[in-house]
Amino acid sequence: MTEQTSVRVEGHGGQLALAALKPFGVTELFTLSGGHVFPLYDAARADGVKIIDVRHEQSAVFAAEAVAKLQRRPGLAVLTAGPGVTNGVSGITSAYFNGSPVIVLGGRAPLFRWGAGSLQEIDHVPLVAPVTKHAATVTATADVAAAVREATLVALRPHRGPVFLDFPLDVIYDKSAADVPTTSTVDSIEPDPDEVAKAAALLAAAQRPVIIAGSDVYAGDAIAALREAAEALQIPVFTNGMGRGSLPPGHPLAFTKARRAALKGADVVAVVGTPLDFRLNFGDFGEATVVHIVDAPSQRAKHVTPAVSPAGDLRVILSALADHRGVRADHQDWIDQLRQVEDAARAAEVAELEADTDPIKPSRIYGELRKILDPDAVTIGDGGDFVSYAGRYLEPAQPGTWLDPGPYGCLGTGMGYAIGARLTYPDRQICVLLGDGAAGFSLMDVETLVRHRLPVVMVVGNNGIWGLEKHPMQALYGYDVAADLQPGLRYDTVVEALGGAGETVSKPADLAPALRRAFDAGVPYLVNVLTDPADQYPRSSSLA
Ligand SMILES: Cc1ncc(C[n+]2csc(CCOP(=O)(O)OP(=O)(O)O)c2C)c(N)n1
Ligand SMILES: [Mg+2]
Repeated sequence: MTEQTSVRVEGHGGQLALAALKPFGVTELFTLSGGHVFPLYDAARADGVKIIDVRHEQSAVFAAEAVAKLQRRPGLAVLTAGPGVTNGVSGITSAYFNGSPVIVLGGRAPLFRWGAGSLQEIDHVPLVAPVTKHAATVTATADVAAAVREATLVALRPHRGPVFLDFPLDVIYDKSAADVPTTSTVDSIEPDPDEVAKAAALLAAAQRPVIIAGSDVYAGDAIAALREAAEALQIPVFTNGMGRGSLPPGHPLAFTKARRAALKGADVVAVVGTPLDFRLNFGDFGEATVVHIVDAPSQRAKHVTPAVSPAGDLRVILSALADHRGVRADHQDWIDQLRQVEDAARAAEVAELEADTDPIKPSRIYGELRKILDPDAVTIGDGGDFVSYAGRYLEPAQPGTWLDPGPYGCLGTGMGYAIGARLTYPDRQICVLLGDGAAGFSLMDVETLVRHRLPVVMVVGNNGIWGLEKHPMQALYGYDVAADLQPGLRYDTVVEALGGAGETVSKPADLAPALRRAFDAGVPYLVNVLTDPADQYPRSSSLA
């Protein structure tokens, strides 16, 4: 008996679209209502696909992105024609920068009178084409399922990223039939074995090697292979993005604080699954030989020429490093040297984490959170300096638990990411770290969290300013403009008004009990911490 690999689906465009997504495990869609996309809602309602309706399309796309990042499967946002789509563009762009497989299905003014001036009529495709892997209009109902399936496979194929399709109103409301495949296999890219062997030989023979592993290691399900490679070759590992926590804290090769010393002293740096961008000094590590391991040829850096850059399935490449049988240098002295730096830096931070000052230092908030957060808690950073501190002081214990906005640096991810995280993990702690400025972008979507019974904890580092802008502007000009917010604003009562709860904290001793109440609350709960506006995150230059 041959296995059935497709099903016959008859129905309107919405039914055909969702049927195509079903094999990929899409169980929910994020949206804000619009008549242009009603058939997608109709299909979701009939098929048991959860509809999470938000208060701004940007949150819908960020929520879909969180699902995509955390669950390594497509996240779906449905945006109505015109302003619905344009409001989603920052979210789509973030997903593009992050390599997240987000599927955006848009409404579109009717095809039969295109150009006559229908409500919300605009051609979205050229607007989103530069920030998607694929963007197109589906012009016939019979093509809907095939177009959605092909777009989804494009989104999932490394290097992953968002795709966009829009459906003219007459096309999506009309009916047709299609054979819809039930398979979900995604082609993988085989790396060039010679390049892999060269990378392995360089790393194994190095005296002072370092690995930096990023989000694609998690996205490519290559965490175990990373650990095997590091252990086999005895190489210290640093991480960023979703790669944070790849090696558990306490692992002899896991490092966070000694990065500067490591990159300064290294003779070979292998960057795996993350671009050689501003976060990594644009791939310039002084004298060190650079190995850039990427999940697809498109991800090879164009602004620098690494010694070798294997491209393909990261599990295959990292397993090959683990299996390397050639010359291997001993790295124990190097590991010991970095461990000393790491331990000293950690000891130096204790005073910051325990700072008993009035007003509260942001570092103290993290000192308290470190004691309260479970190892599998998901933490989400949305803000400036306050989130830089989170990156420094919170150490995710498991990979895939840290959601930052990524290299596009878009403020406003907070509530969207929180929605996606809570849906993914109904029972874990979900903690959103918000600058007070950042909070303004998405706080209205606490209403969505309340309506859909998605409790999360929000902690606002409320310094009354756009800190990451105010301090540099002062340094540059000796004055600042457009950098002040209302001091002491009660973001907690905003959340109360929206149906959640919260409190304001101004003394260090009150932090721990407030945070405990927040995690026990069972409703969206905001701890509004009044922090010191004079405090600034120490960085060499914030305009790099
Ligand atoms: C959408 C968007 N607008 C503006 C910026 C520029 N920006 C980066 S950090 C920052 C300040 C953030 O302030 P806040 O959230 O209060 O955090 P703080 O630095 O005060 O801790 C701004 C305005 C941005 N990154 N994204
Ligand atoms: Mg602020």
